[in-house]
Amino acid sequence: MSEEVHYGACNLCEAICGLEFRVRDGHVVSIRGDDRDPLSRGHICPKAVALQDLHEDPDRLRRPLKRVGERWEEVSWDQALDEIADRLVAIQRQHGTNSVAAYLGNPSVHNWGNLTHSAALFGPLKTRSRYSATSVDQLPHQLVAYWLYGHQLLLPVPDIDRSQYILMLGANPMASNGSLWTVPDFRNRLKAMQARGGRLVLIDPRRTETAEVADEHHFIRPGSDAALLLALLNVVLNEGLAKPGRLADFTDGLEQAAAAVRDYTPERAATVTGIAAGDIRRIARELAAAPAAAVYGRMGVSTQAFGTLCQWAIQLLNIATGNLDREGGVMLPHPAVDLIKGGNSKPGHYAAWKTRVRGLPEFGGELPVSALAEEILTPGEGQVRALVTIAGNPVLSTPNGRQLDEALGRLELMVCVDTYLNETTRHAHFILPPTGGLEHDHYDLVFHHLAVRNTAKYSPAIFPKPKGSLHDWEIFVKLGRRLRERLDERPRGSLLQRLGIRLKDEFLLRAPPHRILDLGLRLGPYGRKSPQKLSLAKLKAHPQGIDLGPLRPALPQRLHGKAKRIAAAPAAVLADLQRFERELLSQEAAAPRPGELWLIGRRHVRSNNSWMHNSQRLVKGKPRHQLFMHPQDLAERGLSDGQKVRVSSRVGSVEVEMQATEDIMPGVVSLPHGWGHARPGVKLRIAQAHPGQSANDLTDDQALDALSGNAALNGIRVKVESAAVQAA
Ligand SMILES: Nc1nc2c(c(=O)[nH]1)N[C@H]1C(S)=C(S)[C@@H](COP(=O)(O)OP(=O)(O)OC[C@H]3O[C@@H](n4cnc5c(=O)[nH]c(N)nc54)[C@H](O)[C@@H]3O)O[C@H]1N2
Ligand SMILES: Nc1nc2c(c(=O)[nH]1)N[C@H]1C(S)=C(S)[C@@H](COP(=O)(O)OP(=O)(O)OC[C@H]3O[C@@H](n4cnc5c(=O)[nH]c(N)nc54)[C@H](O)[C@@H]3O)O[C@H]1N2
Ligand code: SF4
Ligand SMILES: [Mo]
Repeated sequence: MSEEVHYGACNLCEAICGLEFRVRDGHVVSIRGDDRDPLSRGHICPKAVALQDLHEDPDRLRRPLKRVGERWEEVSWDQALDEIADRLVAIQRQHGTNSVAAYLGNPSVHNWGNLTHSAALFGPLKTRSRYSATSVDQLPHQLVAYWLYGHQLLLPVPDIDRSQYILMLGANPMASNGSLWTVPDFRNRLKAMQARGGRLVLIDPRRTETAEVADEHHFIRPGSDAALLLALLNVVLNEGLAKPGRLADFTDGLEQAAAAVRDYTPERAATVTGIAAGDIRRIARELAAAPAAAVYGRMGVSTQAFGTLCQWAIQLLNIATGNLDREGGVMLPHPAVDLIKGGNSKPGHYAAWKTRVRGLPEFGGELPVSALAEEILTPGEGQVRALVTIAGNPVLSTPNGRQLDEALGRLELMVCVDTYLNETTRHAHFILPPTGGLEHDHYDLVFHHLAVRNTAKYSPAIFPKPKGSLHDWEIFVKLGRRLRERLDERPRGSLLQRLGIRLKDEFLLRAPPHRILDLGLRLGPYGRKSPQKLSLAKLKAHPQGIDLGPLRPALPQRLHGKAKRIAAAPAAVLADLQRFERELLSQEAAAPRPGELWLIGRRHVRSNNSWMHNSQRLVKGKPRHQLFMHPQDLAERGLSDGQKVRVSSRVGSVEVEMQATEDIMPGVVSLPHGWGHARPGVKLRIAQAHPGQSANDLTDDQALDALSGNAALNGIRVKVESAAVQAA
């Protein structure tokens, strides 16, 4: 048999690397980086080849499963979907619409049918009990974008290819390959910047893989970045360094912001962060003096108690130094399918309703997932009785996972659209497995909004859809239709309808994603009215991708709303400064608590959140789930390298092997999330041989960025002691 060559993009992480697949006799024989991909230029990481492992994994589910007592039974799609629809409608009729909750996990953003067609399910479901991985991740970014620029997806990215200075906080692109920043081949882009004389300054409590390639690295006490960032902003705004340039013409509130941060001196920041005041002043001056500079902060500064303040200060630093919308500063991409201009995404809304038990605010129609367990466990009107999860594993990925684990066991109905029987889906009454990543086509609707270069690429399916299987989007359409039949309703709210195209409703929901893509391309900025004339046919004719050029200035036109102005000093952010002073800057807050350590997370290039540990080639070799701890902290506790320790927090404890390393700040320990596969009923044979412990058995559902409701996963106070002593 001859060998076929296919091109496509990897959909495992935000780098969307171009790949070349060679296929023989229906089997993948090789997966390589595609040198001709205009964005990734041949870059690849070890996870790409694991796409083959996922595809061939005997543990991957292929038929709907129904739990009958203690057993799983394979059932037909019709039976599963009919029974699910009956029960969802019955529960909503008896207990109210919001008694059915939904949780959407991270791969929803990496699988485009989930974006184009989730309305088919959520239209009829109507529930306000919606949760997602956003609130354990980037919620503060979206909230700040909404407040400052009018739209939650207006997220400027460092224009690294032309930058001269990047101040980076709480991000590790050497392992993560970038986030809210589609920057494949980060290493070589950075090298090029350094060759131009540019500098990368990194702030992270761990000397990470990115610290190794940075020009300067500072440890910081976990959770204290707001103090550093506000001090930097203070120096820039109040020591005559600000030069917003043309941004001043359409920015309101810079004086107000300057007044609000006037008391936050580098000296005060030094006492809480551990970074010397002199360094803070110098960094502020370098940032202001650089011809083109970017401040960028990610997971480490979003998932902490002042995540929104951090993200606000980052935007303000970029504005005050005139680097927003400047080549080499931070810029807004112009994607070929424009979700912002096309009106296919909502700008956002905040605190329009709140969670029942704790009163946490919604954002953009979603509630903070830290509240999910208590909404299931607390009786009363509006109690969550049923849950639909889509591409999520919240037992391992959300704080106080053990509590959620317990709560899920009490649901009247749980339905999981997922490819695996894992720590979360083991609680399901029905598991609905969609096709795998190589069995459906793909286009990155979201990540082109965050990419360092404007490009477009369509990835056809590598393998045909297996008989008797459904794509994610088809599951939504079929289940949604059954719900509507039972509720006697017409469909509403599809993406196409919002495009303003008048066609028959039923047709709209059934149109496959590629039809929607074709329309989006033709109506988009490089569509039929432009010289590029992009369409699906044109992308298919260029399977390795189309280059649409470097980032270009976009402001003020791209700001959302009629006024086209930046609101630099949102009242809610300024009001949060009181909490900041009380809980971070005060002497009591800064005082060390004897015996306690700060827990942070970490990522590894061979691991992807919770769901790729079932690939032998990714998990082989030395274990990667140990607790990192500084030798000084070991010595103080009489511990020795490699021994098993017990780590305890307010919510729980785990026993895990510890690894001594000087690459972590004294007083800080690091445990990666996504492990903890040794739970009964899980069917992940390889992962279970390397189970590890879940960091989220230690993180706290009560630890939040109170303003956004985002989980504070970093900076959790823990105790570490010898596991042997405990057991004795
Ligand atoms: N302590 C701590 N916790 C964290 C983090 C941290 O840094 N520290 N990081 C947080 C972040 S940034 C994130 S994004 C979350 C992730 O949190 P989640 O999204 O809840 O978890 P994932 O591990 O991504 O789980 C993805 C699930 O989707 C399934 N899946 C994979 N592909 C598909 C598909 O195409 N369709 C369907 N239907 N299912 C699919 C997998 O089998 C798996 O069950 O974790 C968060 N949790
Ligand atoms: N290989 C791999 N790649 C991934 C993923 C994966 O699981 N594996 N997950 C993907 C997802 S869902 C996301 S959201 C992105 C995340 O992308 P990144 O944010 O780049 O990834 P992290 O490794 O979580 O980086 C967070 C860094 O913050 C540091 N940190 C922790 N606490 C603090 C603090 O208080 N202050 C400061 N300044 N730093 C702190 C940590 O030490 C860590 O180095 O990665 C994506 N890419
Ligand atoms: S960095 Fe790795 S996982 Fe991410 S898109 Fe590229 S090949 Fe895939
Ligand atoms: Mo994430």
